[in-house]
Amino acid sequence: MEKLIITAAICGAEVTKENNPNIPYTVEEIGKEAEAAYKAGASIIHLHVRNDDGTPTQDKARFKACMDEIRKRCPDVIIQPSTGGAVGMSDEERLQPVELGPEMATLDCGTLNFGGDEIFVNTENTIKNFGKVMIEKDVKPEIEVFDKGMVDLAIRYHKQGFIKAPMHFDFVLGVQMNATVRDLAFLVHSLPEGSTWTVSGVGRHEMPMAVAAIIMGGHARVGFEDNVYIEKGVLAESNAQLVEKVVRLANELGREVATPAEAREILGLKP
Ligand code: KMH
Ligand code: ZN
Repeated sequence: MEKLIITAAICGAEVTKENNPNIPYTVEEIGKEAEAAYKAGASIIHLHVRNDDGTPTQDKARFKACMDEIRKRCPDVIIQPSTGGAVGMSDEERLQPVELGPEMATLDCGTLNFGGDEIFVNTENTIKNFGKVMIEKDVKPEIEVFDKGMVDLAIRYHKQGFIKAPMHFDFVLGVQMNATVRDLAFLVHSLPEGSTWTVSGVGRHEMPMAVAAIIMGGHARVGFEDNVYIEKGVLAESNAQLVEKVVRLANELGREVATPAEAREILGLKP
C-alpha cells in the first residue's frame, strides 16, 4: 500500500474560538498550528484564513501573508487553499488564493445544504470556471465531494476538459452523506482508475473515517475544520494532537505516513 497522506484542515471557515479556543485566526496562530501539524506528520495543510477577529476571508493578501508564514516555518509542506471559502461568498472572492499559484486548491463539485438555512452554492458554471482557472494556473484540484453525484459530475467535467486526470478526491462525510464504511466504499468504487482519495469525517466520524482510509488504502484529513474534539467531550489542544492520533493509528495498523515529498509523488505534483 502506498504511504498515508495526512491533511490537516487547521481552521476552516465556520468554527470559532467559542467552539474551541485553540482555533487559529491570526497569521501567527495559523503559522504555528500549521507548523505543529506538519511536525506531527501532516504533509498537506488545507487552508482557510480569517481576519484577526475570526471572520472568514478569502482576501488574497491575507492568504499570501498566511502562506508566507507557513512556508517560513515549514518550507516543504504542501499548502492547499480553499476555494470554498464560507457560505455566501462570491466566486470572485473565493478564487483569490488560486491567483497566488498554490500547488493545490479545493474544487467543490456541487451545491449542498450546510446546516440551518445555509446553502453552499456551487453552480455548474462556477465549477467549470474554477476548473478552467486551475488548469490555466497549473493548480491541482482536490475535488471536494459531499455526495456521490459530485463524483459523477467531476468525471463528466474531466471528459469535457475542465479537470485534468489523474484526479484527487476528498470525500467529506457526515454533512450530506453518512460517514459509513459502506458509503465510503461506494464512493471509492465509483472513481476512475488512477484516482487518489482522502476522507474527511466530520465531528465524531473523523477518527473512524481516518481508520477506514488507513486500511482501505486512501488518505486521511483531520483538523479543527471538521472536528474540535480529541475524544468524546474533550476539546483538542491543537491540530497537531489530532494528526498525532492518526499517526498512532496508522503505526498500529502498519501503514507508513508520507512525507511532503512522498505526498507530491503520490499526487503527481512537481517535486
Ligand atoms: N466552508 C465551506 C462552505 C472547501 O474548503 O473547499 C466550504 C469548504 C470547502 O470548506
Ligand atoms: Zn475547507
